Amino acid sequence: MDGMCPNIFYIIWGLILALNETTGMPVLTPCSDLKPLYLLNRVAPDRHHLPRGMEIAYDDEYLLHAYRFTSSTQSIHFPANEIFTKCDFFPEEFSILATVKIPKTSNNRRDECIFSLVPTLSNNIKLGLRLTKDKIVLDYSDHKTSLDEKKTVAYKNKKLFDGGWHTIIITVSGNTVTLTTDCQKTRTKRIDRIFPALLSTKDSEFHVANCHGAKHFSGLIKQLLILPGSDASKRACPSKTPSIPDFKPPYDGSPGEDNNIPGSLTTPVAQCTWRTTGKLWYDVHSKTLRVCYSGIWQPILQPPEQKPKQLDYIEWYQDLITPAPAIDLDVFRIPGEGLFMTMANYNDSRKTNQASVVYKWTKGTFRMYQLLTTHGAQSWEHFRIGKMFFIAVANYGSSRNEQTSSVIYRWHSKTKRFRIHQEILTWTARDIEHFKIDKEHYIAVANHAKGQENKINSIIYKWDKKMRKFRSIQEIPTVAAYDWTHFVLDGYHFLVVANAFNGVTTRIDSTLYVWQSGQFVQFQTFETTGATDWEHFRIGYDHYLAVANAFNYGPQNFENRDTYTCNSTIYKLNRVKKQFERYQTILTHSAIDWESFRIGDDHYLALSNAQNEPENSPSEKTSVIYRWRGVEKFVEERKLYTFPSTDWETFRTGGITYLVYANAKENISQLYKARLI
Ligand SMILES: *[C@@H]1O[C@H](CO)[C@@H](O)[C@H](O)[C@H]1NC(C)=O
Ligand SMILES: *[C@@H]1O[C@H](CO)[C@@H](O)[C@H](O)[C@H]1NC(C)=O
Ligand SMILES: *[C@@H]1O[C@H](CO)[C@@H](O)[C@H](O)[C@H]1NC(C)=O
Ligand SMILES: [Ca+2]
Ligand SMILES: [Ca+2]
Repeated sequence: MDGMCPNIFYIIWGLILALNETTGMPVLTPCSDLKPLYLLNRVAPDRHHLPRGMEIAYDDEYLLHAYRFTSSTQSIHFPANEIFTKCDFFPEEFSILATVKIPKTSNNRRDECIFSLVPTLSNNIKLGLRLTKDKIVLDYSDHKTSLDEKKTVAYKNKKLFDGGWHTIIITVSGNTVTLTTDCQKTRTKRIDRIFPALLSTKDSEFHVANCHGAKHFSGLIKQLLILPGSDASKRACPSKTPSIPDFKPPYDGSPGEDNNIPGSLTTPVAQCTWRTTGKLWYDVHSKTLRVCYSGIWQPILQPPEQKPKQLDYIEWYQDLITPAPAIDLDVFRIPGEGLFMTMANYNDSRKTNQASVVYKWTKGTFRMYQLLTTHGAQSWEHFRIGKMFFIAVANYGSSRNEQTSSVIYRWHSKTKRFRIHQEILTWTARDIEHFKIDKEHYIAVANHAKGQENKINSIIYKWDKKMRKFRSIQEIPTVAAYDWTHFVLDGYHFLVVANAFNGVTTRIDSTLYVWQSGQFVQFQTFETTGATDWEHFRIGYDHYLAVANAFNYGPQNFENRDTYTCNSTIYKLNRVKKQFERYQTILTHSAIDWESFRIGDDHYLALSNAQNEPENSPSEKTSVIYRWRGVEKFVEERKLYTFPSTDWETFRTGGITYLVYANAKENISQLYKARLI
């Protein structure tokens, strides 16, 4: 190290030598573990649960699946520190590889974004790729660039805008940028950049198909990745002196699956000729994407992990000792801050205000981070409005005879704490559900009861951008409501309520509403038995709704036998009839929550059995995980000998899937880890 100027940050490829803030001594921060960053896999790890604004499209002309984007692309992003875990700097040399289909346009003012890296709290693009009518534009900044000074380099290239598929590779190295199109044409330009061009990724986010200012990308994206190093075109493109192809004609007549996206047609191999250079095709046998080049189907880069993982077993990971029993959990990420979990804590034998816990994921475990005073907390919901991050709690209060406030807290990035933003008067609130329709934000509050009256109104609130508050816009009559669940189906917004008890019986109707001209109108009803939770999920293109039925009380069970034992029902959408129809019923014991999740290609439903002791068989202490097995439907696969549970949540961090549940009877909730094979 001797002889190097200690005052500058000095970069060696793969290593960053920076100064330790406290000692002033140089420290080595290895960045060499940076792997190719598959941006599409990052924003959409699960193709059955795509983020809002992202859809799968089938291109019949080229026989392949790709992603398409709608105007609500704001949620298609992830924090840069998820991939830049060891250092906060973008590689000095890097390449961007995108396989895209750009629609033709006559609009001279087209300005569409393919991706961008932007700081969480500002709109200044650090790095981005845009398209105008006939140019491809790279926006960038470096550490010497003042923040508003975005630099750009643009390439005019008519061929890219002919409406077909093209592979674009941009390589940044030193003071040059090279654009390679379809592995054929290469153009290099000089850029204005100071060496070393440290581009900080701290507190930044990657956005796909959107940047601030520009419109979302209106074409299709098949592949989008960033690679450290400047040799992407060498890695992705075949050699200029083709040798004998190492690759047999791939199509053997068996039905193909294109990029594992279901619903694919059989993929006949298109002819690869000089004329079709640049065409893409997915080889199901070797699971590689191939590009037609020089009359040969050549493989191009693919995600390293293609084989889907399967669940092997679930193991204990962490006990969460809580100040009071826990009814509900909500796990979320605050951009640039990390992973958090809020817990609705409530001991109903103590009538005073009680604290609910906010946990932060720290060094591989949940640590208590902040306590928030709640009043019979029932459930938490997190959401983001623009750059503001919120969590909202549904407070039951101390009695059915009194109104209580449910509270919306906002994250303050200076103090790194949640503070009260708005209080909403509610009656024994059980649930708050946030959703977004056409760029407007809403919350639905489930009001449970008012004194002896179970039939009361639950309320829909809309975010007032000027006042920065929610205001009530619609009241919907509900019957001891427990839960609201929002989902989107073919672009329509739905809201389903779990109605639990009308004072005589728990066997009553729960109602599904659809959004029409600014309000929710009834769409369908379901007979439920003490319903407490709805879960919406998709398997392929099919939509399902599962209801948790918790309590069988009323004339239908006049002997009051096994009141906790109910059939909980899973419904499936019949697209022809435009109705959800009964798909399967599952015998449950005070079911409070369904949680759907996926591991690899498998679909699971976790069920919390809050009593999980059917009367007369006290040994049964289980939560159950069901796995979907096609025509066999959901099959019970795992019994978890847990404490009684009222809520299950799953989340992934560091490539690992965790399951966490809330225990509403004791002061211990638990976190489990899924082991895969
Ligand atoms: C659940 O459904 C099954 C089959 O439909 C029925 O035989 C059983 O009686 C039901 N159990 C309860 C508790 O409703
Ligand atoms: C709930 O509060 C009561 C009264 O203070 C106490 O006796 C009980 O142990 C508490 N329960 C739990 C699980 O903390
Ligand atoms: C949790 O409950 C157990 C048993 O009821 C008790 O021994 C323990 O002190 C409680 N812990 C806390 C932190 O309240
Ligand atoms: Ca809900
Ligand atoms: Ca849940």
